[in-house]
Amino acid sequence: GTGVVTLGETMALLTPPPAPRLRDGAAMTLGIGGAESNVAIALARLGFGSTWISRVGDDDFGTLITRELRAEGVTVLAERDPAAFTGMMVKEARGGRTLRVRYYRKGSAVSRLSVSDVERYAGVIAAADVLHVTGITPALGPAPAQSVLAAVDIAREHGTFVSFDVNFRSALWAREQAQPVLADLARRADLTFAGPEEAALLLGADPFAVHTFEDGEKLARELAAAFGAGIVLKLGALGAITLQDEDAHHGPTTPIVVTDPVGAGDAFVGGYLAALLEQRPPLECLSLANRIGGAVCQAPGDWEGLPTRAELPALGVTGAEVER
Ligand code: KDG
Repeated sequence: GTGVVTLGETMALLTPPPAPRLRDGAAMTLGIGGAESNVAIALARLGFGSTWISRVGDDDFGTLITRELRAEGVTVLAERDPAAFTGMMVKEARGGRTLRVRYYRKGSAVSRLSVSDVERYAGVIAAADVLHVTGITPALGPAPAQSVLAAVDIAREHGTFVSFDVNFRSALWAREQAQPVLADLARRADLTFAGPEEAALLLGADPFAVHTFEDGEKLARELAAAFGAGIVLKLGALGAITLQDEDAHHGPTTPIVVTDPVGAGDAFVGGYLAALLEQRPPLECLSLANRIGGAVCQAPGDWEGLPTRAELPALGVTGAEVER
């Protein structure tokens, strides 16, 4: 196959310096960010084929996004939509840590992503090893929701492995609205990535804290019973659990100092899929996922801290202080 193909929205990303309040004004840094393209960059940096299907507005932000992704070695299949703008996201940081992310994306170009955009690239999805989708895209509107399902259907029809990161965003839709849509995607996917709160949402249960691998394994087994196929439960500082063919694998993390946790989940997925493409056993998938997720937390930006293949051996051997 040709590696990983993904689809979703990438936004212009404005990052201020740590400042008390944006209302007082600040010089912002302009970059880009999007859950799916973060995964695409992760894989491209590790040397895998990586393709991103999307739309951008016919504006400078759209150009910035396509140029940046192409520079990272991602194949960009994105229409420029003359009738819409490119979405934007603003991070608010205080004391050096990201506290809040605000979206300016309603009505953006990707809210008009259509089934025909996806069907145009059916051959690309069919030829890929993995299709990766997230629960963000269906929250962007009915058309993107249908587009994700269309992509998943094409993948399943052609034996392309379907990876799904729940990525519930409460700023975009309500739990009740999201639950059936995300559960449906989990049912269709070959591998579902979720955190404990997302797991509870999928199951329609009250969130409960996961403090041990035993709790986590119980939750992962509930997910597998409800949705079948593979489950990766992400437990933050504890590590992660993969449940595959009845067997549970626990992948612990090494402690790190967190600078900016946004993008860590995408980096985790990127690392996991990279190891999966190399047909590594589940524990090695978890270990690479945890190391790359950790690397992104230690650098500012959503994806800038992603390692290249050459940088991999040096990852996670800093002996940093415990703090997370
Ligand atoms: O996972 C990181 C993402 O949250 C960020 O890059 C932007 O896609 C994004 C989103 O919708 O939150």
